[in-house]
Amino acid sequence: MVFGFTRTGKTTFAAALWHQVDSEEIPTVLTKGKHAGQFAYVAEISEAWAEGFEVERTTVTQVENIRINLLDSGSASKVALEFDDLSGETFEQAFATRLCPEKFVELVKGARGMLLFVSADRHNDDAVTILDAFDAEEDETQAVADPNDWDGTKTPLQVQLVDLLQCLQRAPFSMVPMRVAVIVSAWDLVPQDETDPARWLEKRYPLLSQYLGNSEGATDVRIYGVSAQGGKLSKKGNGPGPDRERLLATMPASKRVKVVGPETTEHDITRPLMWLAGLETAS
Ligand SMILES: Nc1nc2c(ncn2[C@@H]2O[C@H](COP(=O)(O)OP(=O)(O)O)[C@@H](O)[C@H]2O)c(=O)[nH]1
Ligand SMILES: [Mg+2]
Repeated sequence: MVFGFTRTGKTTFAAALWHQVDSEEIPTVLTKGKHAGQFAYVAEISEAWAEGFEVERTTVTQVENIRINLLDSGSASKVALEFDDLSGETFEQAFATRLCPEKFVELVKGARGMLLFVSADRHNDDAVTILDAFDAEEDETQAVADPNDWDGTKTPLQVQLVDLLQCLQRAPFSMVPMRVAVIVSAWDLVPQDETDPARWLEKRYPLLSQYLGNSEGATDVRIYGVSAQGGKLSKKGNGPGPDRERLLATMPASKRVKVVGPETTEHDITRPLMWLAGLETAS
């Protein structure tokens, strides 16, 4: 199952994954499996991806299921990557309202591994620290806040994530303990001297990082840095994005993808999924 807040690169990952396994431009450890029924949405986003545009963002009213079936030809094992491409708002609201769609409960119950997305392009947890809170407390001139005036959206992102992950272990979800592959998306945006996604997560999401290391819900954790888009693009109709020309010159398109982390090769986006499914053979 895929888990992550809005704008953490989930849809772009799906688009790049579909392009790689559908086009077979480069060898991938997992290949395209059998697809029946609806996959027009995935085909559409992957086409936009190939043309060098940002994928269209899911709107609140539109719920698209994404299911990508993959095959490990060595063991003939099947892997399905599945998510409700719910607008991330649904998750963000769930933190405050404690409500989520019933379909999501089913998705969690059926899951055997989690692909957890955070983005290197989000900085919303950087602004306020506990030290700022102490300073504000000492500043007597500040009006005392009404404790009922709570705004969930101002909660640090990693606190929300850890809370939601904890919820998954209780009824009605009862998630089985599983492997978690953290995808740090937009990895092209981290400074050149950052080379280790695990260290990046420790520094930027220390609470999440510690939680994953100690949670009974996670049997094993790996951290990957993935640049699924390869750079900055813009939506179709909004003119070419800053990196479009460079990315279109990268041929074949599958090579725009960069993946770093344990047991990865340069471009193969299916590598983290192989590990998640328990199909990686010791090397
Ligand atoms: N620079 C860069 N931006 C990315 C990458 N992947 C996604 N993004 C951007 O991150 C934003 C959110 O991506 P999206 O896939 O729609 O996230 P979702 O809401 O989790 O499905 C978009 O503006 C994308 O262009 C990447 O590999 N590199
Ligand atoms: Mg999306």
